[in-house]
Amino acid sequence: MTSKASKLHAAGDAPGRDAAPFRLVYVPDIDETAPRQGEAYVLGEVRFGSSRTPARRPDPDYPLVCVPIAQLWASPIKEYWLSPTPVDRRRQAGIQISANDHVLFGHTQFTLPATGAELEREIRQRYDAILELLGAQGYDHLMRMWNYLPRISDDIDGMECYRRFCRARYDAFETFHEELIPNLPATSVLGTSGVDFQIVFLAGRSSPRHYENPRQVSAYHYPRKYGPKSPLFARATLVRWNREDSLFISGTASIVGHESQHLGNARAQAEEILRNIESLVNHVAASANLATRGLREITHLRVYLRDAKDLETVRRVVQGYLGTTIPAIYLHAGICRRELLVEMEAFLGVEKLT
Ligand code: 3EB
Repeated sequence: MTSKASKLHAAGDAPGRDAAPFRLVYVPDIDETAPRQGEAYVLGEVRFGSSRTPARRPDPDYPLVCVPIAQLWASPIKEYWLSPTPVDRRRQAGIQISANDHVLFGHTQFTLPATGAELEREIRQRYDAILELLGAQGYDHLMRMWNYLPRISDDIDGMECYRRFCRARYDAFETFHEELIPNLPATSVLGTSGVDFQIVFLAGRSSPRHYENPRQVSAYHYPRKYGPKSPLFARATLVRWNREDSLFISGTASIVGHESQHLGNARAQAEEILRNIESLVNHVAASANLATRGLREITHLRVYLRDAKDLETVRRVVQGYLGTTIPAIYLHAGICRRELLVEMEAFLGVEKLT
């Protein structure tokens, strides 16, 4: 046992409930050394732009996710989920996992099958495997999920890929959980230019709290016109540690109620999204008595654009609301509804006032 670990135990704290047991950092893509400095261990690394795993990898168990979604901004960034304590890495049931005592980072992928029925069967199987693995390992609580879909808006055998995804996910969650809604985590679903379906997730041993947005109909209550089975996700997930709160904001679009707003207008969509996120953060802050001052507290932002030409317009809106120094990754991605041009997701690491 390291001296640091003994100190934690000696202090009588629940280990790791002090500061968060993970930290998200954005690192310039050219920097190969940053996360290996100091005392951090890598739970997971996410790179955007190519599905190709680098040929030279230090360790085959290294949890590297390569997402074929291009970055639009001049200085590409990669994302690290870091652990203050050593991580246990393993591959199990087709899922690559990486965990410390409190949180588990996981990744699984498969090549898009030829038919719609096979696609749904495969998604269902992967979700079943994830839920089963988390239960068996004691990381029972999903905190955040990302789903990367090839051909997200294409019809596959007469039904949109995203709608098939929603149906398969619904069936998996419904079978696994007696009560659905309290178990749905913050989530994003984006379209890629690749051929692999990828699922990335973070789960924890302790129970998070999930929130809905007062400006939006809960996705699990969307009317039938959006697909045969509802999308199952929460608008936000809050995980509380002793000195810090972690707030995950789901992929958020220009949707008020359940209707898409500002068709064809990327600037107005971006503004609507930031109003949505602001309302959500304020709602969580009021419900959970958080020490956050709202939008300006966002520490990490991902901005997804359907059309690369909207970059400057949307970037100006983002900087107007969040300031010019906001750490943001701009990505060229497919978005669930065909009429939506922009989507954003956020992470807030909020230090508690003492
Ligand atoms: C929306 O609000 C936009 O199906 O898991 C955003 C985040 C969206 C997550 C999901 C869908 C999902 O309906 C789309």
